[in-house]
Amino acid sequence: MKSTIAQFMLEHSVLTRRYFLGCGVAGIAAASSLPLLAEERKRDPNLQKSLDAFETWLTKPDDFRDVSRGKPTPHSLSEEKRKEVGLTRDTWKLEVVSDPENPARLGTSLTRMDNTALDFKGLLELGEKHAVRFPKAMTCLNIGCPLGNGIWEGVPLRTVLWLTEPRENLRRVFYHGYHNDDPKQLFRSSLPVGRVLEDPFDLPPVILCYKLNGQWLTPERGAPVRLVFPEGYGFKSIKWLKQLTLSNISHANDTYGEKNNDVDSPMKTFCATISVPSKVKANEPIPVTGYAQAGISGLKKVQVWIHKDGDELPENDRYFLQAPWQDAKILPPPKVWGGGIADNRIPTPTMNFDSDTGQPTTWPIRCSMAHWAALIPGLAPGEYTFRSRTIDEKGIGQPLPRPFRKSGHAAIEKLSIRVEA
Ligand SMILES: Nc1nc2c(c(=O)[nH]1)N[C@H]1C(S)=C(S)[C@@H](COP(=O)(O)O)O[C@H]1N2
Ligand SMILES: [Mo]
Repeated sequence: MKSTIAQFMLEHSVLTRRYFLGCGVAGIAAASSLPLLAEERKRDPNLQKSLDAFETWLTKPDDFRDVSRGKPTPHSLSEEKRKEVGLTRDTWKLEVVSDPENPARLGTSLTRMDNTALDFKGLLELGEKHAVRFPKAMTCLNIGCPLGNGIWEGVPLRTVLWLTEPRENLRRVFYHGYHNDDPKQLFRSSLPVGRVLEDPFDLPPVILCYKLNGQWLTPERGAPVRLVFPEGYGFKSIKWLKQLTLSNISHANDTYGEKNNDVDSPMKTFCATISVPSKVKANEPIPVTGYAQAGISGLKKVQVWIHKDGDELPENDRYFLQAPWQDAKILPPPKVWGGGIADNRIPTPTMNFDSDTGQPTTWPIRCSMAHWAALIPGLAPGEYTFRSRTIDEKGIGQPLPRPFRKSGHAAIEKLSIRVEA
């Protein structure tokens, strides 16, 4: 873990230093006082855990923060047991059936009993023609910071869905993973069939995923096959996938909904800080750095605002839409991608990357991460509150007022800074 965070902070500081050095004399002074590796302020323990997981831009599969239900968790089972229950590449089988309670009419279904279930070899054969790769941050709806950022590879779910020749009454696809054959442990998620069949705008397809950062999926990440839903929170990306159920049901039926979670909420655009000094000298520029998640609404800008404590705040403006925000700099793609990808080269082809140069064709990439930095002009002595927010691709400040934390983390971060004489 240590080496991972060191690696992340190293690339983060290379990127941010380059930015500050480009800011002239003030920037050069600020860069040398950058409190990056030093423990300037006690980080939120959850943020620290998440930072531990980031290795520059991509995260090594083993360094993702793990969110797994199950007693025991399926990835902790012995290799022998995993073979027995179909969780290895040579034993995996996927069933695709109609929902007995709300049937969709299918031409055929894929079942173990008829020996028509899809095996791993069959999935890879579909992959030869249909496989796609795309970057995506895995983010838990209930945790603030992403769990890791990766390049996910697999076969579009619709390619497998078509194998059943659906005819009528197919409105929703739901799916579950291995759950120790205990109905009480079932963890199910679901998608409207429209999202499976079509990809809005420039979003990738929903996939049956078997590789992460160019390597076979590991048991902890859901081996041999997990579902990956590009613009959704983690709970939609079911690990140890076992069965797809094609249904006439008209509404979400995700297990995650039972705990009052908003299961139709897409990934949010927001930012947070990594490095902010808690104390600075008067009239010295203040270097600030952080990361951002580009959610479904994209990421155009990161902005910062520093407010003197005690000064009046705009009235009736809970989300500070009227505040004098200043633009921070979204940093360019890092030179070192991290994540354990071979030869520091993004595999070809990957959506949003140029196959010849290996460089991104757009930046930041939707549903993924970026680094940012800002140099705030020096201030008079006093106590201040620092805030950061994002502007999405439509020009709307994010996070927007969201009354409900169970729709995913989207808070404007708030930190205190003391400016000393
Ligand atoms: N089968 C199964 N899939 C699952 C889960 C689970 O408990 N069981 N947890 C989900 C949740 S809540 C999240 S946030 C992500 C976490 O993915 P990761 O462990 O690969 O980081 O996996 C999802 N997929
Ligand atoms: Mo989650």
